[in-house]
Amino acid sequence: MSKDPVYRVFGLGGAGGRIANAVARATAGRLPAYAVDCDTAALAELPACQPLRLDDLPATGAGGDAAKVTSAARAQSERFHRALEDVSMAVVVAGLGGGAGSGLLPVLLDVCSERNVRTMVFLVRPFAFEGTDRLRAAGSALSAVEDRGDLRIVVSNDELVADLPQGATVEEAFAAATRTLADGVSLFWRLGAHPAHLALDPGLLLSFAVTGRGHVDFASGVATGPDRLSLALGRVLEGRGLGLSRRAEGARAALVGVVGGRDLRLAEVGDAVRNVAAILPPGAPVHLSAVLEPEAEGTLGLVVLLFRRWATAEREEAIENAAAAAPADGSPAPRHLVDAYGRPMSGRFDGVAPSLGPNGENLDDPTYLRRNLHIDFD
Ligand SMILES: Nc1nc2c(ncn2[C@@H]2O[C@H](COP(=O)(O)OP(=O)(O)OP(=O)(O)O)[C@@H](O)[C@H]2O)c(=O)[nH]1
Ligand SMILES: [Mg+2]
Repeated sequence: MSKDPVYRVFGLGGAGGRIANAVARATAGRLPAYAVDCDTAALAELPACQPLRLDDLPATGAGGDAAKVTSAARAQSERFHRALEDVSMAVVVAGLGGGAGSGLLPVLLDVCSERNVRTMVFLVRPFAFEGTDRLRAAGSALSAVEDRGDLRIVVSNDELVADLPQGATVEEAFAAATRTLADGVSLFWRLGAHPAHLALDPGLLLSFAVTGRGHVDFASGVATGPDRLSLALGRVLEGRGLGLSRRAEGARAALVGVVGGRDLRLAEVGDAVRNVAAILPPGAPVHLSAVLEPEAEGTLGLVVLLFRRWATAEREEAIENAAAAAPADGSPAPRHLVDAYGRPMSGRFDGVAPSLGPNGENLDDPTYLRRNLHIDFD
């Protein structure tokens, strides 16, 4: 019997909190979210989030002082430890360039790393109109977390609203940017929310976090109607803001996620994979995840991640290390030394026995990994 991995969203600072709140709402609370801030008024406006208020900082907000937030947060890191109990993957969201979000980021990511909690980190750069000081502060905040976190996705607010009509107000622009990112995160989560033949099994997602650790490009789109696949593909690959075909140089692998209803056609899934493969350097693997939701009938949601690093050797090394630690009498290495994907385990799952099949295979592994299936779309 294996324990299901637990996901939690952590929205840091004003922007992070608003995006986390939108994710919690879009997933009807099934992907629970914390909002972390010292700003009590900002936290009060996020009813879908569980607030995690920091002490020893002004209750009116950190006023852009990221360094002060970092040292105050380090002194109260016990709170993050508590919030991360039982969590196996944290989805962290923050707007860069202010005080709270930028200052909290390195502290939360360090605690996650200490606890062996995998992280998927969405960072938002300021709009160009916010001025050079903001952009510079955002740049420093980004450098501070360059080596932290597992999967790091950095987008700018300008990219998130590139499709907004001219003449939109500032308020509309912030709201649209929040919605675009929250929709992308929710769509991605839906890939693993239901058991399905090609679901993004949580263990598989954890394995992507090891193999593809580092900077990742991300785009998503939802469309309806007879041309829904071309519309979604157009947005994800050629969209003015986040279009991935301009970023595909040097990509090492891709994950294509398709969320549809029972009317989702095999040809649509095949075309999605083929079109993403076409923008990648030759030979780069494309992994597919596809799920059906009865309520998604008529729509097609597409999420694509491009990985810049693809360290399969690291996974193999983890398996070897586990084998080296195996008992001398030849009995198999204790299960807790390595997880289903070769990730060394910290003890979080100690004592949890794998579900074994009739031939001794580990049933916690997804079928296509167990059977070493290869889906060739060419
Ligand atoms: N998409 C989106 N971006 C936002 C929103 N609010 C702020 N931002 C962006 O995030 C950056 C950081 O702003 P906040 O998140 O408000 O700052 P903070 O982390 O709370 O830090 P303080 O300035 O100390 O309050 C801004 O420069 C904006 O670019 C929002 O509601 N949506
Ligand atoms: Mg704030």
